Order: sequence, then structure tokens, then C-alpha cells
Amino acid sequence: MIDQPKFLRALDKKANSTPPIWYMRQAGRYLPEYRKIRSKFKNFLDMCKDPEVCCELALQPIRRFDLDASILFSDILTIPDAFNLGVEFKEGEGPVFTRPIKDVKAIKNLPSFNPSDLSYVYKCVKNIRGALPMSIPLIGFCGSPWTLAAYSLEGGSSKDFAFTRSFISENSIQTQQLLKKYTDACFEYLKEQVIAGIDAIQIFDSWANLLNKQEYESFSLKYINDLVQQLKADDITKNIPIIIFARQPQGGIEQLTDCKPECISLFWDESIDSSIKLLKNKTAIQGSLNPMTLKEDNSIIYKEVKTMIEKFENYPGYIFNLGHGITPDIDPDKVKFLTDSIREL
Ligand code: 1CP
Repeated sequence: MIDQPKFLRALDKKANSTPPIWYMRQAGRYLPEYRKIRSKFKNFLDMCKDPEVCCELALQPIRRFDLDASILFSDILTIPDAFNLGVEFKEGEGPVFTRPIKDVKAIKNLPSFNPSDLSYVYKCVKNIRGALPMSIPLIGFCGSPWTLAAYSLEGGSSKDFAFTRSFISENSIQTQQLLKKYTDACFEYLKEQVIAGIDAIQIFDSWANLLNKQEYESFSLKYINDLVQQLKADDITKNIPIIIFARQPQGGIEQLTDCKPECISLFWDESIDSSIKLLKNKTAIQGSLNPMTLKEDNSIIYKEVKTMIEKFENYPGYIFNLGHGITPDIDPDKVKFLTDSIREL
């Protein structure tokens, strides 16, 4: 019998001799081999629509660092794009929507979601799964319904998402309708990713921090919970482990255990000691080195990694990751040093 890969063992809350390792944004602009391919495309989303190219991009960090899990190369904004909101990524800028949702009429008029509009993503999953050895699990993902709604209402990224925040308080019922639509679309989308071959799911609630505790419950957590319950109730998706990443949710990460995910991915400023206390024997933990640590000298990286590994020594179900994505200014050699240090320690 083939041993269960470390990453899947950890998601099952089983101990490993060394923690499995993968990094959020392990593929991306910090890698010269990524930038070379990226320069051939004007719009980032056009690149996401090429399954051969995306397969190559997903494999780049695996080749370079011999990581324990691969993540589908795509973006969370494929869903709003499939809802015809016109998502574009210009060079050096964040996402821009040419047809954002700016009034309640636009919510009412949203087209219905057709999962086959995202068949380029499922093709990419098949390619990556076919190219990876079985010992390396493949992570599929989506944005949380709330995070997708925030981009769709704002029409792109923003420091404070001011338009979105006033829209949701003035149009609460219609916002709930939008969130329900996105939840059902996320379910269909993830189900197709599972059929195509992913081994685990990560849900990114990257804009959890915009909401107060009560809003978080009604605009975000409710729909993440609904999505997880749909996945757990479906014969095709029910055995696929689920990781939830939420950035600074008001009211704390323990609320996320209500959804019963297999794993919680910690943002870098989350207290490790209290997370361990809160989550032990409930969920696996993924995280959560501050990505900025990768700008420090190797001696500091080594020290930080040592502290982290020691904290999680007796935690069944630990996955080493960063507390957010690798930024474009990181030297790939630092990522190599980090990976080697974790394995040595
Ligand atoms: O121009 C470029 O090269 C684009 C850079 C880039 C990349 C490499 C973007 C634009 N997206 C991605 C890939 C990506 N995005 C992956 C797969 C790669 C990997 O992890 O190895 C994943 C999982 C995502 C998920 C994603 N996209 C999130 C959730 C994670 C997080 O960072 O919190 C979010 C918020 C996005 C939106 C997005 N896409 C791209 C950018 C620059 C952004 C953030 C915009 C903002 O600041 O609001």
C-alpha cells in the first residue's frame, strides 16, 4: 500500500515526522520563471484561461522547492468573471471590473451561473493532476462568497472598501441574495474541481476583516458554513478535506470551527499559542509565518522557524505555511532556505 501523503495525513489530524510544507502564492511574480511566462500575456486572466500554461505555472514551485502540496494555478475572481462582470488585471495593478455591481438592479439581473464557463479551470486541474506524482496532493480553491461579493461591489480592490460597506448596510436583503448566488456557484465550481482531480479545498476569506462581528456572522460566516455543508452533503465532494483561511475575522477564528472544516489556515498576526489551545483535537492548523520574515537574514528566518516548529511539536495535524501570500519582492533563495530549515529542524 502507498503511504498517505504527509499533507493529507495532517488534514486527518495525524502526526508527521516533519510538517508538510506549501506556501500561499507559491507560484507568482517572485519567481523569474513565472515572470517570463507572465510577460507574454497582457491580461492576467487570459493567462488563467490557458490550461497548459497554468499547469506549468503550478509545477514551477514544486520543481524548485520540492513542496508537499501543489495548488491549482488560477484566481478567486474567475467566478465574478463567469457572472459577466468583466474582470481585468492590468500590468502592475490589482483587479478592475468593467461591469461591477453598483445597484440592486444589477443583482437582480445577474445571469445564472454556468459551471461549464469555467471548464478551462477543470482542464487545468486535470493537467496538473496528471503531471504530479500521486505523493503530491493538489489543492483546489475558491474565494469565500463574501470576499467575491466585496470585489464585485467595489469593482476592484480598495483600502477600505467604502462603497461595499455602505452598500451592504443599505441593501442588506439584496446583498444576501448576491451571497446566496455566489455560494451556490462556489459549490458547483468546487464540485467540478473535485471531479477533475483535486485532493483538498481551500476557501479564501481574504476580506473577512472588513466586517464587524455581527456583520461577519450574517454576511460571511453564514455562507461559508452553507458552502461547507453543501460540500459535506454531496457524494462527490463529501470526503474532500476543507481548509478555511480568513484574514482577521472580528470575533475570532474559533467561530470558523462551527463550519467543521478539517483545517484552519491562520493569518500571520493570529496568536499561535491561543490558536493551538482553541483548535487542538478539533481541526488541523496551517500557517502562519509572517511573509515579511522572508526579507530578513537567514539567521532570523531560522530562529523564527525554530520557534514555530517547537510550538506545534505536539500538535496533531500541523501544516507549515505562511500567514498570507509570498509577495513579489521576495528572493526565491529565501524560500529555498526556509524550506530546507523546516525539514532540518
Ligand atoms: O500580474 C500578476 O502576475 C498577477 C499576480 C497574481 C497571481 C500570481 C494574481 C492577481 N493572482 C495570482 C494567483 C493566485 N491567486 C493563486 C494561485 C497561485 C498560488 O497560490 O500559487 C491563488 C490561490 C490566488 C487567490 C487570490 N486571488 C486571493 C486569495 C488569497 C489572498 O491573497 O488573500 C485573492 C484575494 C486574489 C485576488 C487577487 N488576484 C491577484 C491579485 C493581485 C489579487 C489581490 C488584489 C488585492 O489586493 O485586493
